[in-house]
Amino acid sequence: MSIYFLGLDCSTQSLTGIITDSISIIYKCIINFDKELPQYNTTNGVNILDDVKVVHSFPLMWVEALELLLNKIQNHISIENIKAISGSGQQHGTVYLNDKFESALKALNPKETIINQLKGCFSRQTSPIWMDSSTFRQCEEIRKTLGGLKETIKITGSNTFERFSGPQIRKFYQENPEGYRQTSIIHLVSSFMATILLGENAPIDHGDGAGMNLMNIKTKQWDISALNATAPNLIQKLPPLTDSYNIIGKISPYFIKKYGLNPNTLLIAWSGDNPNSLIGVGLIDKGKVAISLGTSDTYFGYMKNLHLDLNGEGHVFGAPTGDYMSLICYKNGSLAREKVKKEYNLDWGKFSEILRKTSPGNNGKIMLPYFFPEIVPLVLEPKVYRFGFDENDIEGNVRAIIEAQFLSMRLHSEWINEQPQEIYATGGASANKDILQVAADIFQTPIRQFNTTDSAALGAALRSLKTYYDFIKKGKNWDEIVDTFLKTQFSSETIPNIKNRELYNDMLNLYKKCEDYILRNGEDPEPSRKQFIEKYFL
Ligand code: ADP
Ligand code: XUL
Repeated sequence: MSIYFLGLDCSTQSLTGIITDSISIIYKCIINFDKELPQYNTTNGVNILDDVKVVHSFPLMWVEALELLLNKIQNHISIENIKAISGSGQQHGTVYLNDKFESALKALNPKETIINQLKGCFSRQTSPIWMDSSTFRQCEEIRKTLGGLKETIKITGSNTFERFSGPQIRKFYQENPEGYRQTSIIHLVSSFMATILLGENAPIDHGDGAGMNLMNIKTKQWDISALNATAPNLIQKLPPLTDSYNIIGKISPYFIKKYGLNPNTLLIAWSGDNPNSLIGVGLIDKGKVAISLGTSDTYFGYMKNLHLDLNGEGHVFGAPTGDYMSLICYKNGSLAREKVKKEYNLDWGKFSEILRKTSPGNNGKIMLPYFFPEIVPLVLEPKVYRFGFDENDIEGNVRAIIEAQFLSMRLHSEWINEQPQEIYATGGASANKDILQVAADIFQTPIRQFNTTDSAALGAALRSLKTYYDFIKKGKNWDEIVDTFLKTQFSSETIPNIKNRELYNDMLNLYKKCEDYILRNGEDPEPSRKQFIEKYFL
């Protein structure tokens, strides 16, 4: 009899499930929120309000997607052979539940849908998610109470960020104190989905907990000073913290009766999508980093010993192995690329064709691509800045956005201080070889791309496999698991063109000057841009 492991990924735009046996992926399915749950009226899985800084989504939509997904799985494999389940959630998003929640969850009737039975259990109907940047004031307040930038980073592993859960919770408390008072428990997307499967409140793991500005990054406990700086009585409203590899219980009776899951199916703590991706691309050791080109673009790496970015742009989260990981995150990732694609009526094929035929360095055309508010560097009012071209130049814009994204990534990841030999790429846009070529040239590093772009779901499946084998005392180590799974995937490598090394080193300095000019009152970059054009294009 085969035994299976299920990894779920509740991301911004979809819920993905990957099922593995002990050596390979055997089934994958996806529920796309916009397409398959149109009643929630989301665009790219979210609801952007009139104020573009306010971005929410629907916890009941994620739950409904879970039921649809389990239906598909049940029709494709022997679901009772699933031994363990873990999952991944888009990070930072918060779910607010009232005092009816726990009892309603325990009493779920498999003859009805979950959403019908949980409708009255939310003290806030929608969830602010990672794309929300409406908490500038709360970030300032919390940072000040904690003793300033450096102290905040030393305590929580990151500066206060608009999308982080603590500032979001503070905003809810300030704007709706009654709603806050009626909140019995606040979950992250990851712990909320784990809770649904478990039938009782699940803990938050150290990976996702570190994205809240509430967990002490050294002790991995809730930090009382951070909690007090955020909102009153918060400790009573948070689930406990746990290691990512812990078993949190067994699947609840609802899923056994309704979908035929085995009563012994173990549930492993859920984590954030980035910590899961760390495993899903096999970053279990020093010296390697990954870029994830999903809805957000992220750059992250495994970290053995705690090393903080005291300038405040990067983050340190817990890694699923029990160590740490570094991360920087961009909001202008896939959705910004899609805006350009749509603006000029292109498909990905034509978009790629333009990347292939335009020259590295883009004849000195430089874009600062803040189509949406940006996280790194912090830009709250969206605006696209163009140097040396305008919006009518289709080819210029296509090349400029891709070069800008990776120049910015190279510039702002310098604090990680890890000169990678190879970069792993994952996420939807990593399927695009021409985008990866620009990235390889800018980083001057080979980029390896795997057949499975869903590294978060795969990482979750592998985490459940690892904990299961530890549990039955047939421990497999991470090297063995990662080797087995990543070797079975076709993976291709994009090699940097060495001829572009000097050009992109120069362009990086030029890009920095443009950023300094617009965001920090720096000197006019025009003379440097002219020199760059003379050196490479005249
Ligand atoms: P998330 O997990 O954050 O929901 P995904 O990793 O599934 O997102 O990535 C989805 C994104 O991938 C889409 O928004 C789309 O823009 C992008 N994408 C898919 N195919 C391509 C392609 N060939 N070239 C560039 N981008 C692509
Ligand atoms: C990471 C971040 C995003 C979300 C959504 O800090 O905000 O990557 O996890 O993918």
